[in-house]
Amino acid sequence: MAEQTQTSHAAPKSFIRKYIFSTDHKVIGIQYFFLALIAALTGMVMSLLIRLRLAWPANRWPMLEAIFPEGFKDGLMQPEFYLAMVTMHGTIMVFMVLTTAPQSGFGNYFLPIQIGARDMAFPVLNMLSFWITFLSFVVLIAALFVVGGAPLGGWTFYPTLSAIPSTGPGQALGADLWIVSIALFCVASLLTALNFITTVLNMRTSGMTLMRMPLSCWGWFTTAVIALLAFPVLLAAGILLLLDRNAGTGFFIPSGLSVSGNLVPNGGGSTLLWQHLFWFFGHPEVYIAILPGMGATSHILATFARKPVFGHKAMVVAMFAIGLLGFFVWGHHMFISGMNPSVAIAFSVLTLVIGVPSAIKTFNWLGTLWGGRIRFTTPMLFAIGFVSLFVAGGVTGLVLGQTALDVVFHDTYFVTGHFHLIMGVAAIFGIFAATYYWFPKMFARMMNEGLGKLHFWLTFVGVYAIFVPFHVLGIAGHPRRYADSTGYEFLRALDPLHVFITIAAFATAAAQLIFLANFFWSLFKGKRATDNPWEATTLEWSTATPVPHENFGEQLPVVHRMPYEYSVPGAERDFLMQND
Ligand code: HEM
Ligand SMILES: [Cu+2]
Repeated sequence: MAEQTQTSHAAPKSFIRKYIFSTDHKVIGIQYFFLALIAALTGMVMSLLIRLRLAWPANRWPMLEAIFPEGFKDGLMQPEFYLAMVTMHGTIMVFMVLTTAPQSGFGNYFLPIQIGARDMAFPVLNMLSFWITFLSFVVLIAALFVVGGAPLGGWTFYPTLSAIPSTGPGQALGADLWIVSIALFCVASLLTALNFITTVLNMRTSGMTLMRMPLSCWGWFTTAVIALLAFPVLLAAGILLLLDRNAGTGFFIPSGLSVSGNLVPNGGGSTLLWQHLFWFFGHPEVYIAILPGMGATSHILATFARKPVFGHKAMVVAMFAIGLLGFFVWGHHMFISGMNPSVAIAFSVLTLVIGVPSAIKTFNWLGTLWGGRIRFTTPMLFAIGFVSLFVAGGVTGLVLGQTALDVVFHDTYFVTGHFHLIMGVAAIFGIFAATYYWFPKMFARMMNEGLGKLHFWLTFVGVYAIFVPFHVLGIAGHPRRYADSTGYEFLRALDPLHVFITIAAFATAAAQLIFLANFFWSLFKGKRATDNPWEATTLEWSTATPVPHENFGEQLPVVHRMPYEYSVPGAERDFLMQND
C-alpha cells in the first residue's frame, strides 16, 4: 500500500480553486457540512409548518399568507401545501441531511486523515460529487416554486399517481424535478462511494491494517459499500418513472387505468414494481444514514470513557452484518401490499435477525462505558444520547417487523414515531456528537462546553417529548400524511396531544439556535485548539491544528497499534497514539 499510491500536489493559490472548486478532501468535507446545515434548517422550518397545521387545523395565519400567498389562501394552510411540506421535509432530511453530513461531510474530512493518506483516491471526482449534490439540492428547492405546484407524493413517491402527470396538483413539473433531483443525488452518492472504497482499500499508510482502522472509518467504509449497491437501484427506478411520465412507457402503470374518465394510453406495468425497487434501496438507505453515526459513537465513547472499544472485532463484524442483512428485508415495508404470507414471514424473520448484530453493538457500547473513567464532555453526551435513541427506536422496529402487528400500525403515526427516533434523531445525535468532537480539528478552535451541554439537555428532552407521543397517536389509529383528521370523531380526544407535540417541536427548534450561536461564535472567537485537545489516540490528532495541506508533513505517519489504547498501564500519559 501507501507511499507509491500517494501523489502530491502544490497547494492551490486562487480563491476559486481553494474554496469553491477545490479538490482538497477537507474543503469538500466542509462544503458538504454547510450544505447539510442549510438543508437541516430548511427541513426543520418545514416540520414546524407541518406541526402548525396538525395542532391548529382551522387557524388562519395572515403573516404566513404574506410569505406563501398560494399555500396559505385566506390565511388557511392548504392541504396541497401541507402535503408538499411533508414531502419536501422528508426528502430534504433523508437525502440532503442524513446522507450528506455524516458520510460525505465528516467522512470526506476525516477518513483520509485517519488512515494516514494525503487525500481521497480520486480528488477531482470528489469535487464533482459535491457539485452534483449541490445541483441536486437546487433542483429540489426549485420544485417548490414551479407551475403546477410543488411535489406532494411523499418521500417514497409511490406510483400510480406519481407516474401520471395529469392526476392532480403537484404531479406536473414539480414531480419531474423531484425525480431529477433524486437521480442526480444518486449519481453523486455513487461516485462518493467509489471514492471512499478505493481510498480505504488502497491508500492506508504502512501499519494501518484493516483491523487497526478506527471504527469511524469502518462506519464510512461499510456505508460506502451499501451506497454502491443501493443507489443504482433507485437511480434506475427514477429513470423508469421519468420515462413513464414523459416517454409513454408503462413500467409502473397497470393496463386499463382511467383518470377523470380518460383512459391512460400507456400501461402493462406494475405499481408494486416501484415499491420493490424503492425499498430495495430504501431500507439500506436507513443504514446509510445511521452507520456513520454508529462509527463516530464508538470512536467518541472510547475517547471519553478512556477505554478501548469493548469487543472491537465484534463491532466491525456486527456493522458489516447489519449492512448485509439490510439488503434482504425490504419487504417489511410492503406487508400490506398483498404479498404471499409465507414471503411475509421470511421478510419478518430476516428483519428480526437484524436485532442480533444491533444488540451486539448496543451491549458493546455499554461494555465500553462500564468501569470507564468517563469524561462527560458535550460530544460524549451526544454519543450516549445516540445509544439511548438507537435503543428507543430499535425496540419499536421489532414491533413493526412482525407482520401481524404491522398490518395494524402501517401508515399510522406509530411508524413515524419509530423512524424519527431511530433514523431521524439518532442519526442527528451522531452528527452533533461528531460536530462537537471534530470541530477543534476542523476549525482550530474549541466550542463552548456550557452552551453545548445546555443544547444537549434541551434537545434530548425535546426529541423524546415530540416523538414518544407520536407512538401514542399511532396506537390510537391516527393515520399519517393526513392534512386534516378533524373528520374522525375517535381522534378528537387526541387534539391536546397534537398541541403538546407542536409546542415541544417549537421549543426544540429554539434550542437549535443555541447550537448555531455556539457554532458561529466559536468559529471566530472560540478558545484556540491544541493539536490533541481530547487526549485521543487516532491519526487525526497526531497531525497539526489547523491540518496542513496534504494532512501530514514530509513523512506519512507509521502505525504500530490498535486505535483505542487508553488507560495503558505504564504509559507516560494514560494513552498511546496509533503512531507512538
Ligand atoms: C433529521 C431529522 C428528521 C428526519 C430525518 C425526518 C424525516 C421525516 C420523514 C422521512 C417523513 C415522512 C415524509 C413522508 O411521509 O413522505 C417525516 C414526516 C414528518 N416529520 Fe420529520 N424528520 C426529522 C425531523 C423532524 C422534526 C424535528 C420534527 C418535529 C416536529 C418532524 C416532524 C415530522 C412530521 C409531523 C411529519 C409528518 C408525518 C406524517 O404526515 O405522517 N420531523 N419526517
Ligand atoms: Cu426497512
